Amino acid sequence: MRIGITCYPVYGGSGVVATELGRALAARGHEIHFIAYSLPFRLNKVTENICFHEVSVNRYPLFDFPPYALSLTSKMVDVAKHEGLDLLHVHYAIPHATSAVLARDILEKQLRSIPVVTTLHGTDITIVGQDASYTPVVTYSINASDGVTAVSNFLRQETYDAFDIEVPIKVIPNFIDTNNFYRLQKQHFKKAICGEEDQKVVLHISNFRRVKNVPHVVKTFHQILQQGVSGKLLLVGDGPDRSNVEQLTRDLGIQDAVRFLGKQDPIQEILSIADLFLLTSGSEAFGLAPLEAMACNVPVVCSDIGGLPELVEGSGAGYLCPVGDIEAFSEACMKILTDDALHSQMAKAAREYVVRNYDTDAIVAQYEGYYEEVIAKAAANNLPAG
Ligand code: GMT
Repeated sequence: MRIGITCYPVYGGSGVVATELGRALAARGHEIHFIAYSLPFRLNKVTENICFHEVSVNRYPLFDFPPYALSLTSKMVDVAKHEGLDLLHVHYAIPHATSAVLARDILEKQLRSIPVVTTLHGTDITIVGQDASYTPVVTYSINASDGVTAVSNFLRQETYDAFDIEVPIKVIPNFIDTNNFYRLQKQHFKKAICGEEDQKVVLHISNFRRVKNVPHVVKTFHQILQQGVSGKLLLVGDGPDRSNVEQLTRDLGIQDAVRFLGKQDPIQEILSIADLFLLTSGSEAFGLAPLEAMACNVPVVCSDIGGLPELVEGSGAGYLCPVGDIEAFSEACMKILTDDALHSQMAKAAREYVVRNYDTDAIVAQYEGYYEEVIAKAAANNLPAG
């Protein structure tokens, strides 16, 4: 198949999933065309069967707000026409689903119809999409898509609860290439962070948005230190809450035990020195970061919300705690950090669970099957009557 993929190319789970999906599909012989405003950040190697088409936005003085969604639509039309795309797959509804549906309608008038698959990732439904300024457009764009997927059962249900949706939504979870993503030997890196001391490394990775509750990560770590554990907290990523969080570490007097690494690409290397991954989000549709941690034998402690129970419950890889309950979070972390046997058991279970349930091969095959279904249905609908 010739597939156009649109995503946010900067840091963020939906961009990572879209990029890894494109890569895996290309490896299976499909031709992939990424359409975005910059090269997706994990698409950093030249790969056979993958092309990148940059969307450039005209910055005419009249435009206080350059209409990116329209430039994207025009690029989708152009690429679909000249590369002979069979399908457009967009990640994150706003504005990608809207642009794709409009592109399909333009193409239908000019040439032929091309089906649109929209994948819902999280805040496009749980936060941004529910803002009154977007709701009607998001509802329309989901209903007008030829296929819709969500990354968890939670997100599927949330979409039905929050919007007036008339189409089926298929759940296809996120995935990871377990053959290439695993714990590496990185003792020198651990020494660089912790010195010679036997310290525990607690890790958090996010975009430091309010929804991630990063101050709760710091407060939990503070309690862990107070209970006598010697350790370092590594904070990876950047975003609006970072300055507050930096100030909080100073207010609590733990700034020397906390390292802000900023935005980082070598996530696998960093995960490889972690003893525990901590995620205290107030909402999380799936939890790609804990999935990556589990693939690297890192036990997890996560909020008991959204799609996280679907990932963690039954995995034996860690604990779930009520959002905002710092006591519960620190208690769960203490159990894992102070019991070596439990830690080893959870680390092993984490990796095994991911290999069994979330490996690229199995999940990408679900996308392939779904594309075929959507293309066949669209073709049948386009047949002349009689
Ligand atoms: O909203 C974000 O924090 C980023 C967002 C994205 O689209 O980049 O992440 C969402 O999609 C990820 C990939 O499917 C999921 O793993 C995250 O759980 C989800 N984030 C939220 O729901 C907050």
